[in-house]
Amino acid sequence: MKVLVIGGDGFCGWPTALHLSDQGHDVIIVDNLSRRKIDVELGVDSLTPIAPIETRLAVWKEVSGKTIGFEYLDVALEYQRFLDLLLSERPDAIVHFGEQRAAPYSMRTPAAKRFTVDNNVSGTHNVLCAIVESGQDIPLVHLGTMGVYGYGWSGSAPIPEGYLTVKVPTPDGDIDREILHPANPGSVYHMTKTLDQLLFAFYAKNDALRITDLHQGIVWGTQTPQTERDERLINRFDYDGDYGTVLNRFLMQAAIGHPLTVHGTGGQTRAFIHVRDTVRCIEIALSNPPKRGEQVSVFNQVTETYRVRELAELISKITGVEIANLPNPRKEAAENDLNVTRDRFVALGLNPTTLSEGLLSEVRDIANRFKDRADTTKIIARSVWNKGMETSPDLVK
Ligand code: NAD
Ligand code: USQ
Repeated sequence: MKVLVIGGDGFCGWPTALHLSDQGHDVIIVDNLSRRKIDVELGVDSLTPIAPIETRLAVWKEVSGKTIGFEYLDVALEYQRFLDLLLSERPDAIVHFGEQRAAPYSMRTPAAKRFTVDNNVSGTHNVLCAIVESGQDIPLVHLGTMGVYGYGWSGSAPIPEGYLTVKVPTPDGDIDREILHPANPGSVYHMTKTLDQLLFAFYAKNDALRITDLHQGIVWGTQTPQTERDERLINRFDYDGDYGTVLNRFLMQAAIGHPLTVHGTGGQTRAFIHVRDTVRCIEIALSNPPKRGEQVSVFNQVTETYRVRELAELISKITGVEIANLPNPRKEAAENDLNVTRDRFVALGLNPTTLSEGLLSEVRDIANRFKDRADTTKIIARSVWNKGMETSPDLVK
């Protein structure tokens, strides 16, 4: 199958592009390299030394004999070029990772809020509009987030895969209706994913587009069997206060002896998935698109849930690094339960990778190997959700 991977230079997109290429698919990456440019803007860099995209692709050709194409293109700003690409390449499917994905970055400044909305919502809409204008039947797989459901809205009731059956009171008695699960975003970034959901519902209904929306949890880990094949294929590892996600951050902090940066009590429960499972889930989703005229197919792409403090305690126990309870820079529930339905991927053959000491130490080894590249002044999260919220002092001088 010929697959366009939008955002294929990023943390999830790069290993996915390699995995799909390894499976024999013809892959073309579409990326505007905005993630690399944001690193420059923030004065940070991936902990792992990621090679330029041209080098990555040349090395993949060297080690696998396979060619991955690359189109330097902004899907939010270059509609006509994207449409022309669909018309010339005629892909069998599109995977869409190409959005600004950090919640803290999206709350950082008015400019970052506006960029996140413009980039994510326009980009997604351009992709949908171009598929329709191309006149081709191209299934779309989009990376959404568990955060569209919000945390704690329905107490301990299991979060369904996208849709909720509700009772609508009418004068003739209650009727059952299936609705998109109510959206309850916790950041401007998460809000863009809830807006994406409405775009998908409309285009599935109006143009019979075949759309799969993957509500993914927090991705952890770094390497996949393909990125391990050569040092120059290494995946990115974000550890800074805006882009680093909690489990990888804790593992990196443990590697350099930095106190583990738990926000508040650490009672926040979140869903997690290892990057190796991310790439398998994308492959499964590509093989199982909805039929034309069906509603958007939603999967919860998560394998397990943990409280932030449970992760900190586990890593502290293994490594001896202390835990710091810092003022929470985010506006979020201090404690929440999270019970996620995640049957669809398992039914389609996913064998979930669960957190183990072996996998944790693999990430810690990578962090150890590259710890000299760490800028400890970039670790503390400084993007606050509201004016007047506290940030924490640097813990390592
Ligand atoms: P990332 O920032 O590492 O990668 C995103 C890629 O998209 C980057 O290479 C960036 O340059 C590109 N991009 C952004 N805007 C673009 C545009 N307008 N045109 C072309 N390319 C563009 O992010 P990631 O961690 O790989 O996440 C990928 C997707 O998965 C995102 O949509 C994110 O919301 C979702 N997701 C990520 C996680 C996670 O923990 N990393 C969890 C759940 C969902
Ligand atoms: N947290 C800490 N300490 C840290 C970092 C984070 O306590 O050093 C806490 C946060 O306050 C939050 C939780 O850990 O309660 C998760 O934060 P995160 O940065 O790991 O994840 P989040 O902001 O939710 O975003 C990440 C990805 C995003 C994706 C989302 C999936 O960046 O692209 O959509 O995970 S989910 O959380 O399931 O919505």
